[in-house]
Amino acid sequence: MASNGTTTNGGGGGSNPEIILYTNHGCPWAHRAHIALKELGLPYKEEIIPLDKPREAWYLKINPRGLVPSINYDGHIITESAVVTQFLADAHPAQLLPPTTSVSSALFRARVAFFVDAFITKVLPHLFGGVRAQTDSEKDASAEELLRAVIKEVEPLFTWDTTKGPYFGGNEHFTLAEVQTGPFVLRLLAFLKPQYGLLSPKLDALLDEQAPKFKAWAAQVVKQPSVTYIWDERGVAEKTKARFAQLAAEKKL
Ligand SMILES: N[C@@H](CCC(=O)N[C@@H](CS)C(=O)NCC(=O)O)C(=O)O
Repeated sequence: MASNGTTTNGGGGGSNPEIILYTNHGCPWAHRAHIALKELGLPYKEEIIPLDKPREAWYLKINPRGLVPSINYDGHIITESAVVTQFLADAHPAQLLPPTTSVSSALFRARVAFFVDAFITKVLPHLFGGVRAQTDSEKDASAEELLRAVIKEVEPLFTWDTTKGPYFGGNEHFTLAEVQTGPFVLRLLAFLKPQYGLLSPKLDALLDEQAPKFKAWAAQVVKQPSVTYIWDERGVAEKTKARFAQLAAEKKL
C-alpha cells in the first residue's frame, strides 16, 4: 500500500503513463478496466471506492456520477467502463484493437462493437433476471430466455476459424470484445454452478448443446489471468445471493 492509500499492480508496458484506477473489485464494470490494464501490461495505482456508503466529495469531483470505474491517465480523468477501455485500447493500439488505418481494421472494430452490444443488450438482462428470480421455475424461465438470446444474437457471430486462436476473430490474444464482456462471462459461468443456487442448474448443459461456439469461447475467456486476478468467485456469488434475497424479502424486486 503506497502512502496515498493506493496499491500498485500490473506489468511493464511500452509507454509509461501514470495511471490511477478508481475501482471496486466486486463491480463487473470496473472489472473491465482491470482486464484492459492487465492485457496491455500497464502498471497502475489502485484506489478502492467503497460502494456501501455515499461517495466522498473528493471522488465526486473525479466522477460526478459517483460510479466506478474511473481512471486518471497522466492527469486526464476518464469515466464509464466502455469509454475507459476503448480509450486504453486506442491509446495503446494493436494489442486489443487494430488502429483505424484501413477498411479491414475499421471493419474488425465494427464487428467487436456489434458483438459487445449484442451480448450486453440482449443476453446480460437475462443473466440479471435469472439471479433476481427467487423460485426454481422463474430461474428456469430466465435460463430459457438467456439461451434464446445467445442462440439468436451471439452464437451466429462466431464465424471465424479457431485453429489459430480461441478469441474474438480467431485471435491468439484478447481483444476489446473479451475485455468488455469478460466480467459478465465470468459471472455467467460462475453463477450457473449448482452450489451457488443463483441460476437454473439446467443452463450449463443447455448452452453446451445449443450454443457450443459461445460456450467454448466463454470457457477460454474465464481462464485468462487478466480476468481472474481480482476475482473472488465465492465472495461475489454469496454477496449477490444475499443482496437479492434481502431485496425479495423487502419486496423490492
Ligand atoms: N455504466 C457504468 C456503470 C458503472 C456502475 O454501475 N458501477 C457501480 C458498481 S458495479 C457503481 O459504481 N455503483 C455505485 C452507485 O450506484 O452508487 C459503467 O459502465 O462504468
